[in-house]
Amino acid sequence: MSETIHAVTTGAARAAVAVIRLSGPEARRIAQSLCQKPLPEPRRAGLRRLVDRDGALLDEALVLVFAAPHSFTGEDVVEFHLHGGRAVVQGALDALGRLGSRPATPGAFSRRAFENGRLSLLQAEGIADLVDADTEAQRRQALRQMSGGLDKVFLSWRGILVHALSRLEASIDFADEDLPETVTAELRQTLVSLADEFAEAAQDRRGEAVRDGFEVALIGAPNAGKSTLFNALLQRDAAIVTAEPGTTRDVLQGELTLAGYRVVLLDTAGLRETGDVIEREGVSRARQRAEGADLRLLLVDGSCALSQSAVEAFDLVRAGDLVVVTKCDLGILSSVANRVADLGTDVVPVSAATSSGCDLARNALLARLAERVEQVLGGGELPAVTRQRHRDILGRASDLLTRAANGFGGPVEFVIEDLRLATRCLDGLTGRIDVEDVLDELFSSFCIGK
Ligand SMILES: Nc1nc2c(ncn2[C@@H]2O[C@H](COP(=O)(O)OP(=O)(O)OP(=O)(O)O)[C@@H](O)[C@H]2O)c(=O)[nH]1
Ligand SMILES: [Mg+2]
Repeated sequence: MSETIHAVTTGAARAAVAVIRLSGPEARRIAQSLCQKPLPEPRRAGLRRLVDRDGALLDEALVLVFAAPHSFTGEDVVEFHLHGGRAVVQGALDALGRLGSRPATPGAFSRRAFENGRLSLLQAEGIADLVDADTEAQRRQALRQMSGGLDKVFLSWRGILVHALSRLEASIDFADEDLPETVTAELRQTLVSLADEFAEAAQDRRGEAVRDGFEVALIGAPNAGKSTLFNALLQRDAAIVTAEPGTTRDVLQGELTLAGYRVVLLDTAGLRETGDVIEREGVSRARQRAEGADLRLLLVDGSCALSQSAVEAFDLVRAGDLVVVTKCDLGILSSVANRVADLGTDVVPVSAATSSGCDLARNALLARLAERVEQVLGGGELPAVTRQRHRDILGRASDLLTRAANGFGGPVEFVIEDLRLATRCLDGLTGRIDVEDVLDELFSSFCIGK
């Protein structure tokens, strides 16, 4: 039988009200001894004086009972809404401990909810994301996942797989009659399209970009004005700016909220060949981060002729990226303007020389960036996946289905086995089968009280 556990669910900060949650088979008995009076009926709030074992008054609290299985954890749960002072809360926690309850570990309540079938693994992840959500888009995505939106997608995929599996299994039971050609072709087609759908979802990083931030890398030759723009966009003196080329070496990171999305800006080392060991490492990191980013801003100094390194940086630009021509207060050379226009991406001129020019450039660039982020993350159907874990599993399932589809013509048992493995992959995703290591990792990342 599981232990009864308790924790403050409202965080450690001082506040007007703190909520302690108590869950487990002994929750009602323990709560009753603390209240020294019958508890309110389930789902009815009641005011109670909480009294320690020696009769000392701990607080006057609102008490709420949720009877198993109709509670968050699926067990008996009692909530105490106390005055939020630290001493009050500590006094209540100590008293609960003396009555036989144990402090909850991080994520313990959600884990019980999962184990009691109150939540799928995907929903539990959604709760964790909702608690962490800072932006509107993160909130929307987490809410959809928490309320079962992703489970629906995966269950419908699973349904198709199971149906195909049952038809193939039936064909074994009637071994002397081979599946008709048309049926085989149809099943094969189903598996091929499912494999494609999985592969596409496994490539879709939009969900993660909403959760972890949409990465925008500022790249370009040394002295292009990357760090100046980085500081201007963040409106703080985050990066060192000097007239010396090669100032920035590490990748610096700053955050913005644009169009309701979390955006992570990266300032990087100027790209060039160099004998300096430290700078070389900086350049290699800059390239790496530029390639992995969701969007690149290529900065080109408009006031001087293009250097070899400036041109080499053009290779990193992909469709949809933005080119920013800097130092416009010094004039833009037509050779630079022409060469940049050839790249075929949007070009935004900026100047950071005067504060008013800087504000204008900042606003124009932010508007353009917000538009891009919205285009990439907001367009089309909502992504089916929000974590690397989901993408990994779907990638594996897609490979299995492709192998299964190619296996028609050979022994049907092999096809069946691959389909079974693919179904198991999906079950691992939603948490329908034992995935102990995933559970440990996920729930330990929750905060205490969740
Ligand atoms: N006139 C003018 N000068 C600028 C502008 N933006 C940057 N600068 C100057 O250009 C020089 C280089 O700026 P940084 O922002 O350090 O350039 P960077 O691209 O980060 O350079 P590295 O870190 O060396 O790669 C500094 O002296 C800046 O003051 C601008 O819009 N106008
Ligand atoms: Mg710099």
